Amino acid sequence: MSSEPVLDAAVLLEHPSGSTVRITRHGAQVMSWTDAAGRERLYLSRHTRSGADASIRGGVPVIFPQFGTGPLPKHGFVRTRDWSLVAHLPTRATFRIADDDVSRALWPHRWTVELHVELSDALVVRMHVRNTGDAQFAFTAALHNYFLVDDIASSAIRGLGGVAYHDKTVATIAGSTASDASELQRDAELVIAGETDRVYVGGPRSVSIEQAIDMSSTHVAADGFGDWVVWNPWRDAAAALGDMPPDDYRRFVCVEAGRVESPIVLAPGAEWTGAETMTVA
Ligand code: TA6
Repeated sequence: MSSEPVLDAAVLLEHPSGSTVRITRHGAQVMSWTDAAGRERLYLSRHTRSGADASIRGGVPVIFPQFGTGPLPKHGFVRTRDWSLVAHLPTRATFRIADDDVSRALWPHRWTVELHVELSDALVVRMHVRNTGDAQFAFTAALHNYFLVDDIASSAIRGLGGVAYHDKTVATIAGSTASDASELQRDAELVIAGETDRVYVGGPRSVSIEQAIDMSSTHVAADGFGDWVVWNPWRDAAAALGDMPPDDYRRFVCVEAGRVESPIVLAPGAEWTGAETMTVA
C-alpha cells in the first residue's frame, strides 16, 4: 500500500485557466483533475494499491473489454496494464495499448485502445477501440469516474429520474442475477444514503453531481456509451475493499459512462468511440 500513489510519475496537463490533469501510464488512468479555482474534482484513495498488477482506487479507471464480473478479470485487463504515451502536448495527451501474448491468453482477439485526454474549459476523455484482427469480437466498457464530494449526504445525482436500472446490491443479497432486479428511479435526484450499485440502462446524455465541491456541481456528458453506472460501497463494503480509508465512502460517488447492457460488436477493421466531457458549474 502507498500513501502517496503514483502521482509523481504522472503526465501533467495544464490549461491557461489554471485547471490541471494528471494521468498515469498505469491503466492510462486520470488520477487528478483540478478546476480553474484549484479545487480537486476527482477522488483518489490515499491507500490505493500501486505496482505492476494493481488497479488504482480513484480517478478515471478505463474498463475494457469486460465491465464487472465474467469470464475475464473483473473490469477487464487494461486498467492494470501500463499503456504507451504516444502524444503529449500542454493540454492533451494520448495513450495506447494493444493486444499481446498476455491479453490473448485471456481473450483471443486483436485490438488497440487509445485514450485521448484533453483539457479545455472541460476535461474530455475519449476512448477509441479498434478491431485490428480478422474476426469480430464483442466487448463492454466504461469510464469508471470517481467524483470527489465534500459530503455524500449533501450532494445529489441529477439526471437519472425516470430511467430504469438494475440494482446489483439486490442481486448480491438475494443471490439472483442483476437482470432480475429491474427498477425505475422515480425521483429526479438520487441522494446516496447506503450501499448503491446500479446500472441504468440507457438514459440521458448528461448527469450531474450537485453540490459536489464547495457547493459547485460536476457535470458529465457522455457520447457513444449509452448506459450509466452509479456506485458507492457505503461503510461495510468500503471497509472490505482494503484500499480505502474507512470513512472515505462519504467523499466520493462513482458516476460512470458505460456500455454494460448490450455489448458492442466490432467487425474486423471497425472502430468504436466512447467519450465523456466533464465540466464544473
Ligand atoms: O462500477 C461499479 C462496480 O462494478 C461495483 O460493483 C464495484 O465492484 C466497483 O465497480 C468497484 O470494483 P473494483 O473491482 O474496482 O473494486
